[in-house]
Amino acid sequence: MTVTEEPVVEASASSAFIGTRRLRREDPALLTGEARFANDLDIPGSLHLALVRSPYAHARIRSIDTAAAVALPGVVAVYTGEDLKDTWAAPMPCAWPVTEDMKNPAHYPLAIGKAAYVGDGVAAVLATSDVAARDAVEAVDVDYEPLEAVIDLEDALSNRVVIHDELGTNVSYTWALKVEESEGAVDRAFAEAAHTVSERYVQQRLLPMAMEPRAVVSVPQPFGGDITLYSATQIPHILKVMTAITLGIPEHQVRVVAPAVGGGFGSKLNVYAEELLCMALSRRHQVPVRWNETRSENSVATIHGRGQIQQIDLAADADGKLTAVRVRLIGDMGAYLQLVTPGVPLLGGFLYAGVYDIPTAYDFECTSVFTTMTPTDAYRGAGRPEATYAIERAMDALARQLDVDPLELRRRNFIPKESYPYTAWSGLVYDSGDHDLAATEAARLADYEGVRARQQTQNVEGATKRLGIGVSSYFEMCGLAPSRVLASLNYSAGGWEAATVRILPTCKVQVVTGTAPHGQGHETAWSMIVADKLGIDPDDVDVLHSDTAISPLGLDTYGSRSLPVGGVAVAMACDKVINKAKQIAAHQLEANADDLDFAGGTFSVQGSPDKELPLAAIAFGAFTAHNLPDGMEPNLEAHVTYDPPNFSWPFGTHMCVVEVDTETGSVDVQQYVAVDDCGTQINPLIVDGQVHGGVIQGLAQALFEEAVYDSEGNLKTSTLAEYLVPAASDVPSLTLGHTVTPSPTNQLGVKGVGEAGTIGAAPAVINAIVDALKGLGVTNVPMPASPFNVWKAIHGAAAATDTAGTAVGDHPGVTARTTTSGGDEAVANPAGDES
Ligand code: MCN
Repeated sequence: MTVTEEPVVEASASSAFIGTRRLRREDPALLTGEARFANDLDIPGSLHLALVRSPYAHARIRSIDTAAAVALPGVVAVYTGEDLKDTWAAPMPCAWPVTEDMKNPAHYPLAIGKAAYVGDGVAAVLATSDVAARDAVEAVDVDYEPLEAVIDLEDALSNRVVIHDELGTNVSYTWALKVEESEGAVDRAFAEAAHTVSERYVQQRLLPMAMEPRAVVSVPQPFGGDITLYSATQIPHILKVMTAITLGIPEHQVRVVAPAVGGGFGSKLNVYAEELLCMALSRRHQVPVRWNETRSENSVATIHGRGQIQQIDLAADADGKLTAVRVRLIGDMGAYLQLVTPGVPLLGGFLYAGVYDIPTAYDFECTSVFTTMTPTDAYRGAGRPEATYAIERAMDALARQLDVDPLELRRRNFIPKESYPYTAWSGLVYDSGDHDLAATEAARLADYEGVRARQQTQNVEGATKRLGIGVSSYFEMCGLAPSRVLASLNYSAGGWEAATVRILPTCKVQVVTGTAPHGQGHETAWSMIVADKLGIDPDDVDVLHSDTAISPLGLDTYGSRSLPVGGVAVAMACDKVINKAKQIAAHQLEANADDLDFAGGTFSVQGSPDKELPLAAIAFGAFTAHNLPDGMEPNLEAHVTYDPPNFSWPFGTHMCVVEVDTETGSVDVQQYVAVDDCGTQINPLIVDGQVHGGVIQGLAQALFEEAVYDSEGNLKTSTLAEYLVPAASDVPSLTLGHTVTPSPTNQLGVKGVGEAGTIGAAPAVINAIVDALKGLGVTNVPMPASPFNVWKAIHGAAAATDTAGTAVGDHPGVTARTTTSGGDEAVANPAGDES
């Protein structure tokens, strides 16, 4: 059962629909199978694309013989990278050159000369059916010269094997964020600290597993060169610009449509080789070309997430108050830079101090390297779950060292509520927060004190079922973002969003949004915003999106930006419409516009209740244009492009209660509490759904999922038989609570929530496991905390304590010294490890 507690602080907005648990209008079509995904589109005369993919992680391509494949029935053509070299006006785009000197190898839809990961496309087959195309793939004869794979990040850093010869190094960039009150402040803080911790963690690679794999159909128009791309993408607008640039097609001739899209989690925030190939080949052959990804292809050809080694050091005074934070990261870029690959560690780079009030003594540096694995890129949270994991795990390490309760240590360090809006060490202004309230609420729902008491009796000497509770207090930096801030980070696009609100003559409303929902329920939420604004029913509001022919401007959906930027743009467009309607009402009622009130969809003259005009009458009047103020344009329609003044800063505290079986290493999650604060909630039902999905994804990283490569660079977890996406039966019931601290930076008071669950979850789970096992000397369990990894951690700790002559049951390394050093022993992937 899932408990949803009432918010402990009520939203101040009085509204008919905002804040209600309205069912999602998107769901009937999805649940009945009526929704049309890209692969459902029946486009007669289509040719099918299939890719020949490299079976080697790193290999020179000596030659490609396509003759046998071309001769097969149904095969129309086979192309190699060399054949299509002149088709591309530019290499595949990377929109985030984080430093001036960032190394970015030219990356084309088909590899030329060298394949750099298993799954890298080396040839493309076009055939009259999908089966014929895939059969022909087998007949393409590629002569490879295999080279050594590079799958270990520290090995990549050493440049022992250089992957992209032309770069002469595997290092793509080093990006630093060092902010000090005065020079040397960080070093001094560490030198003078009463306590320091130094922890090393590994963010294992993850495979995003959207329900719908990718699918593409490119349809050229018969005359004039126009082309329509249907793609399972979360960025139709960005894709339009990028495909126009890469293919050298005038942008106005490209239309991109994202039909129903079955999830993305960041993996569909990209410009993929298959999209470009379908477009290029459909233009060349003047027929529609389609491609549909298989699940195994999805594992190697769609971007991966995470992939970092994190070193985090904390300095604290005698009370455990943080005095400095130092972080060194190695980021795994994979073989190439995709759309925003290099920016992912940066997004986390601002968050390694978490929700804590630290002095201006912060030192972050990330070095990102190429490896011979699938490119990584944004995956739910993109840098922020990684940062939260590191700081929240390190806070527990510090609490162990100080021998104080982890929740108490957090309370000592929280940014006080009174300091908001809070100007952080980075210069960024955090909009609003009440961390103590969220933590208190989580502790109440989890019965924190009760669990601590039960631990005393349960975790006794010799106990094989050990109880643990883990805390994670997180901050999110989302709602990407003010364009000027993105510019300062070298991001190649802005952070604004566009919305049009159009009142039709019969007072039904069309909203055109630049966001591109793929599971988030924008149609429902936007209709609720408009309904409250205009005093109409949400069912009278149609929300159009994800087709660049109807919404020519937009920056799409990612970074939990859609509501705090796109939803706010919708609200602002409503204000503009209301303002125009007010001028018309004033004119027709022969009143001063300043004397008019607007409530419940009707304008009335203050003090003259009989003088009123409903919006419906004004809408029809604006259409007929018979009686408008002099010079006013007919119709009621407004467009807004909104560039937010700040990020949005949701926060919360998650708690996880586990019981660990020390004999088998299995972890039973007994309770999971998530208290999230995303400001005013437009639709609490959607918010809960987002938190559910997010938490389960974080929990999956903590307990189940890992992209495992062998030492030759083969992905050993490329099917759902090996890659453990948790089933419903594997995950616990969630107890959701909310606090509501409205954002002062937008009129709705909203913050994003789409990634919050993922950001809070993993450290809560791992902290709980370590907490359960701390009596056995365990200070770290790597992710995923599979039974084997937990078992190894228990036995590793036992061996270490035996060697040190300390009894199991004491706290080795904690009581004896004031500096602890811990973390994952495993590297990015335990190559060849049969676990
Ligand atoms: N919402 C709300 N009140 C709030 C905050 C949000 O009612 N205070 C609602 C919004 O109206 C919207 C939804 O919650 O309907 C999510 O809003 P927001 O936080 O703005 O996030 P986005 O819509 O921009 O979605 C992106 C985010 C990201 S980055 C990933 S990754 C993710 C996620 O959303 N991928 C998802 N949620 C997903 N959900 C599904 N089903 N599938 C994915 O691929």
